[in-house]
This record gives sequence, C-alpha cells and structure tokens, in this order.
Amino acid sequence: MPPSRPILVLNGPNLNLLGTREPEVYGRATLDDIRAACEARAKALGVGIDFRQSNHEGELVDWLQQARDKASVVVLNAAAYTHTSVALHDAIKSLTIPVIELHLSNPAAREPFRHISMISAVAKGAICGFGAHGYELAIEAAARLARGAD
Ligand code: CA2
Repeated sequence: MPPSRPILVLNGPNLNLLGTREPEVYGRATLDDIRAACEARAKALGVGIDFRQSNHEGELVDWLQQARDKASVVVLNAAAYTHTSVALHDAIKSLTIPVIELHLSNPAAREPFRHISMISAVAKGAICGFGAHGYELAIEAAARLARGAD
C-alpha cells in the first residue's frame, strides 16, 4: 500500500535561479524542470510529493516543523544555509521522520567554507554531486524510507 503522507522536497536560497547562471556548476535544468522530474519519479513509485523553494531561513524552519505530521520523509537542499544554519539543524533534530540532505554539486570538492554542513549530523544520509539527477535518486531513497524498507 502506498504511504499516505507525501515526500516533502525543500529547496533553499537562490535555487530558484537554477538554469540561468553558473551552468558549469549547477547544470542547465531549471527548478521547474527538476520539480517535473521529481513529480514523474514519485508518480512512478506511487508516492506523493510536495515540492517547495524559499529564500528565507525562517520559512524553511516553518516548513520543517510542519513536516512532523504532514510528510513521510523530507528531501532538503538547504543551499547556502547548509553551511550556516543552526536553526535548520535544530529544526531537523526535533523531527522524528528522516531527512535526506541533497546537493547538486559536491560541496566537499569545492571551497573550504562549503565543507561544513549543519545538516549532515542530523540527516539520515546525503546525496551530493549528481546534478539534477540527484533529486530523482533522493526521491527513490525517500520512497524506500517511506515504505519502511530501510
Ligand atoms: O550544490 C548544491 O546543491 C548547493 O546546495 C547549492 C548552493 C550552494 O551554496 C551549496 O554550497 C551547494 C547554491 C545554490 C545557488 O544556486 C544558484 C543557481 C544558479 C545561479 C546562482 C545560484
């Protein structure tokens, strides 16, 4: 039986600009392209999806808090807040549902300030460096978690 709660996919600051700048780092897909690919993958897997983006740390915190009784799993690309946000760390720590950390690029292979993640220690796991395809990989992992397979 498919899980009744959707997978919540949260995207942090500036990811609304995907496909318009820095294609050598982040690829040419727009966030709408990625949303469509995630929705198609989720549909094929029989799970619901709720895909959102915000440039505001507090809004991301609100959505994480609401995920407690609204989502089965959270997929989170916190973008630059990955490296700075104690608020996101604390919000994730208070959840009992799993959170998958996601990045288009591989932050460990980039500037030193990207080597610190406030998310990793409170995430179930991380998917990094596979570009837009990483979102589909994260949906697959989330669907397995939602079914209690992992
Ligand atoms: O690789 C990722 O997914 C990141 O989370 C992306 C963040 C970056 O700060 C993280 O270190 C790694 C940046 C997202 C900004 O995306 C843009 C896309 C196009 C143009 C400008 C920014």
